[in-house]
Amino acid sequence: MRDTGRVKEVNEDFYAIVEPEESTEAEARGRLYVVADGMGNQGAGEVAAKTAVDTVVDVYYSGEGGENPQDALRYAVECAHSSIRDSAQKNPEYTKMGATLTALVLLDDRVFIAHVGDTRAYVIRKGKIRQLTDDHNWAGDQLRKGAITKVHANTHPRRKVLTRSLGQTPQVEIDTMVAEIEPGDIFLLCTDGLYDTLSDEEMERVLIEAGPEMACRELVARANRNGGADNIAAVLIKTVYEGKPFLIKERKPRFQLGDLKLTLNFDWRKKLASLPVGLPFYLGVAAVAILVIIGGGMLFFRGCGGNHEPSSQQAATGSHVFSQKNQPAKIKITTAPSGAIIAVDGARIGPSPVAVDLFPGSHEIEITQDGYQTKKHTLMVKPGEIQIPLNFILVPHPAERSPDMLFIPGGFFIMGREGGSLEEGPSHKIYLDAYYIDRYEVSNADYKRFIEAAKRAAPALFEDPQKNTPNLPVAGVDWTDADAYCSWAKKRLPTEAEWEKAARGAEGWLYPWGNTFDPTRANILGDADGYPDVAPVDALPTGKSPYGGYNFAGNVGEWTGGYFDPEYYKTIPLKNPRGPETGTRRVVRGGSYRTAPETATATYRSAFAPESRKPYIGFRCAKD
Ligand SMILES: [Ca+2]
Ligand SMILES: [Ca+2]
Repeated sequence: MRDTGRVKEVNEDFYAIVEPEESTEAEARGRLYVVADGMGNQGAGEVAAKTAVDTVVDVYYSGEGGENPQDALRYAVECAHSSIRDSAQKNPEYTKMGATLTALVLLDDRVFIAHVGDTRAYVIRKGKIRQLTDDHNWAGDQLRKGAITKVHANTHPRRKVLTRSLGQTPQVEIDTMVAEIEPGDIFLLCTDGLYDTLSDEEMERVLIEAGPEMACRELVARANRNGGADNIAAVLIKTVYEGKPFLIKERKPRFQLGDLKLTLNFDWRKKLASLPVGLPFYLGVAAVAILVIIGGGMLFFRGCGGNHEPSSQQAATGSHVFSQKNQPAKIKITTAPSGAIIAVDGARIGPSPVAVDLFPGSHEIEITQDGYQTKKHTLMVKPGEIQIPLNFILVPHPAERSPDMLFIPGGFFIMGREGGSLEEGPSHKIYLDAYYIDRYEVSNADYKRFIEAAKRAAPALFEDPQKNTPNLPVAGVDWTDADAYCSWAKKRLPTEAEWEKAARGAEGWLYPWGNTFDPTRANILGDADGYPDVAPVDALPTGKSPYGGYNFAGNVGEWTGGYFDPEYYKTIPLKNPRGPETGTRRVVRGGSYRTAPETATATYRSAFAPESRKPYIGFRCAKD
């Protein structure tokens, strides 16, 4: 359940609902639900909350935390803490950011909870609501000590000052608990935006008296009526007992959420984490919410306030009645290039392509993409419309080059691929700490400053009029030249893993813009891309990587810091791999203006003797 409230513009609350597919390794780890609330300046809170949710989901299912679900969950939350700290230390915009988080796992007949901060988990059992988590804030601490009364706790000016959070202190203490589930239990995870405006008694009444669907709408509507001063995120999980043994593992999940499936991908590896801010999924009502209802052999995810076909299970439990009036239309938004940030009525719904459901009426759509002019579009959805495709072609920004280095947040990505050449596999989920990488290949102008300052010899091609324009990439440099340049610039060559993550993004695309080759987005062999030879380092903005890097595919191949070993992926360390320490050849990535599409992928590995000086090999730098 997510709602932007009535005061704050940015929703810093995030949540995840993960339902692994049956018969997978992940299924043995159960179902995971997470709610987080971020803190920090200018969007940093959002980054912290998203990082927290993403990391908990990734790490919990990775198995790194061991077999015991409680240990695994605690470890996942510890990793979330480190990820936030890591990003905060490496990016000045993110200093002091933090998050509070509550994670809940349902496995067989037990519930596991890990918790830090002032988000909460509740259980409603046999008609009574009970808070399962302690609030790690001033009021919570004082109450537990018996130093103040509940009334005092609710009014004291310092009551909300956090005493524990993720990312804001060197160490973090994590609360965990395990309990038996009783059939019929309702679990509620929520941020303070909800419980600050509703008493426990109000929540209890709503959750018991209304069906889950109504309850979800009602809770957010009431919170908004009572002020709605803060964001709200909540996940409601209901277990239903229908005279059959309560065995979650034997139940077949069934999902119905129309296009939200695109976001809620049920392959756990792609995770459901971090639904976009303020999901304008049902703008016609006060609430946007996700319900998870377990029981009767089925599991449902539902947008609160949506008008869906009632399913057989819902009819059976009798808890949902849906009107067919005022049906939302599905809006499918694509952009060229893809990956633009789409906001609908002021709420971000994520990178394109993306789909949302909008109720009849007027909606403002805003499309922003780094390096392109922002577009605004007013969409009128008419009653009865079912599907509306929208495509926006973005116009590059006329402004000059943006800042030279890209920040790549810490986290997982898929390195390598199956089905490519032998040395590209096996693929692995690799964790990298946050780092920076150059937005562009190093240009002749950049390199000229270096040879003048460091009194180095010019590269072989520096006098070639085809190659020596200041804004073309430097080429004809060997590995030692590239390494020396980066050191001079107080940087270093990227590792293979860093280069690949920056090129393909966390989603593991084959090319910087997606999985399908597009001859207009990369300077490879031929002039379909407009460049028979090398192109300027800031050419082809439609071929940018998800983080905004240019010419990762094609133009000049790029030296990386590591040695080449075709077998390396068989034994690659899963965290911050730095490449083999010895070898005879160095890795060159990204293909060039002389290669075919198959060798300009983000995964393709080529290798050259370190002393090679090729007209089609240059480099870019990275730094911690
Ligand atoms: Ca070309
Ligand atoms: Ca390149």
